[in-house]
Amino acid sequence: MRAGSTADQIEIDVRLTGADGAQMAREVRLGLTGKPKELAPKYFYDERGSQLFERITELPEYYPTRAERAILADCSAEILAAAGEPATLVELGSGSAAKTRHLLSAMQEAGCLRTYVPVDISEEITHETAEALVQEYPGLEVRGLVCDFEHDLERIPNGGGGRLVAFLGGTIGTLSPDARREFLARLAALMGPADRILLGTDLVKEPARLEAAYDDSEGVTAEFNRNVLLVLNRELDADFDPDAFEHVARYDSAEARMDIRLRSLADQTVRVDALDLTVRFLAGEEMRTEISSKFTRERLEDVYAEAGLALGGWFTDPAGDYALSLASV
Ligand code: AVJ
Repeated sequence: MRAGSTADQIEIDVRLTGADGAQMAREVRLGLTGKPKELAPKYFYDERGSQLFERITELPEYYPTRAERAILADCSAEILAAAGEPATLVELGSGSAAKTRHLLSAMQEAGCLRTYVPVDISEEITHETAEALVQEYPGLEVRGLVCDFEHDLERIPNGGGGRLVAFLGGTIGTLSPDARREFLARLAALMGPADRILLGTDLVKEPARLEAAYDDSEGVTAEFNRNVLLVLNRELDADFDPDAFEHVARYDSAEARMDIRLRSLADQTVRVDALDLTVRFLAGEEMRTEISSKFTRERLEDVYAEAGLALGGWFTDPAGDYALSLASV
């Protein structure tokens, strides 16, 4: 089939402001001058970071991706039925839409599939995904949105016929409780009575398994964590020595979350030229680079309730390691 014959099925709205560099500079300055020091996990994902994350998802210790895929493979039809057979699938952080195909296929089989709305920060991957999907699902309309969905949620199109808004991968776990509540409340404000959220969340389990999942024996997660320093070196003309920091991944049971940090192995100073900033690290000082919250069904019910949402469906893998939940306003 020629690309031209499907072009009218694809429409992609690009909302990147170009102010991203300035925002990064502001955020990193705040993070490096704060006490304790902190960096936002979104900076992990340059090309190398994305490749390292792909490798993480294949590690024997890192079960969440496999567990989520298993739930989608086994339960998509049930999820679709419980969601009221929506005409539109919105996917926040769609990427290559690898796991999404289970949902799209179930919608096609149920005869309700009309529109797919991928929402992603990468314009290139959104175009590629859109092209591939209109070939795979004849008649599918793709209304993509390229934006930082933490800011531009309000641009998600409303096609009518009910929307399923999928936020997979457990990414919600990286938000602080405040940011999470605000994000879900903003999503709730956009939802009509026929719309549903489909949220992927990792579940509370033995700390040893959690800590192994975030500190694998091959050291891929450690490389992924230290990669953020290379991103700062490149983007902000910093001179971090990644070998002068070690990877730390601890489970905080009181907060029910993994706490991921970089620990300085020595007293050292780091220069960040683009910020005209010199940062001192003490030996043993830790800088947080990510949290990854773990949930129980009860806790998630509370999280939804705080945002004006109600849990309406719960799907786990056979081992009970991971959950997909449905919620509505
Ligand atoms: C992509 C945020 C879901 O928290 O499990 C994996 C990121 N960090 N190993 C997670 C991650 C270290 C991952 N999320």
